[in-house]
Formats: sequence, structure tokens, C-alpha cells
Amino acid sequence: MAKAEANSIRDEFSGAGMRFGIVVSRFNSFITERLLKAALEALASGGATAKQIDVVRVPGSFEMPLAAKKMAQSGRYHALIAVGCVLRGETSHYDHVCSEVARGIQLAQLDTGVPVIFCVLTCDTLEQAIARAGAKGGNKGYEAGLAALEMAHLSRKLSPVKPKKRR
Ligand code: INI
Repeated sequence: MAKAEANSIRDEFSGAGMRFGIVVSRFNSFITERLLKAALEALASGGATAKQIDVVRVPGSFEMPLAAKKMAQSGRYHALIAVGCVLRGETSHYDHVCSEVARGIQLAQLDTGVPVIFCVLTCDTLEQAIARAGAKGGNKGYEAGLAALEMAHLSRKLSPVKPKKRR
């Protein structure tokens, strides 16, 4: 008889009983609204209904970490998604926004223990962004929605087990 393997913690993609929050940057909304639409489709594919999802809009990607952290701290969500699009301009502004949003989103999830999916396109051109926010080359928003479903489950499974109360 084959020896038993270690417990495998399976990933799951059901949104039943889960709550999700999405922070969307209005900057480059032509792209971010497409990413949002696809993220909502992915959550719906897992059975998550509109009632289970809150969408919060912020001015730009730079503002997303604070909004995500506050949402995570509220205790209302099993997973969050940060949706943004940063396009390279002529100055170093792009680099500052990119590094701070990535750092801030990572800190938000590590500080709170609530998964925050990084759905921020960082592109040199609008064409590159369109290719990643459309049907043809796939849509990073859809991938982010699936990641949120998966991480919501994994995070719940990896959380401390509550000891049973003694009678
Ligand atoms: N915000 C973005 O989300 N994408 C960009 O491409 C961008 N550019 O290029 O400037 C951008 N800037 C705004 C920034 O996120 C803040 O909203 C702003 O600096 C106010 O804090």
C-alpha cells in the first residue's frame, strides 16, 4: 500500500459565503474599468453575487494602499483586489507611483492578514495596457478575480484553529 502523503491544502474557487472588496483607481479609467469588469466576472464564476462585493474608487493608484488597508482592517472581507494602471510618462513619476503602490499593497496584506490581490498594470504604453485589459490577450482583471477566490479560501484554511470550548 502506498504511504500516505502529507496533507495537501487544495485551492478552491468558490465564492460562497465570502465577501470581497475591490479598490479601483480612476486614473486611466479606460483601462481600470475593463479590469474591474473582468474581475467581477471571475468572482461571479465562483458564485459570488453583487451583494458580496463592495467596489471603492480612489483618485489614482498611489491612493490604493491606504484604502485597501482600511478595508482590510474593517474585518468585512475575505479578500481584496487592488485595480490600477500606471503608464510611463516623460518623468520619473511613474517609478515612484509603481514602487509605492506595490510596496503599499504588499504591506496592507502582510499587516492585516487579509489577501490583497495586486491587479495593477505597469506599462510603457497604452497599447500594452489595452492588450492586458481586453479579450484578445487575456484580461489581468479576470486572473485577479480568480486569485482572490483562491486566496480567500487558502487564507481561511491557514488561519489559527479556534480551540473548542470546554463544558
Ligand atoms: N496614477 C495612476 O494610477 N496611473 C498613472 O499612470 C499615474 N500617472 O501617470 O501619473 C497616476 N498618477 C496619480 C497618482 O496615482 C496619485 O493619484 C496622485 O499623485 C495624487 O496622490
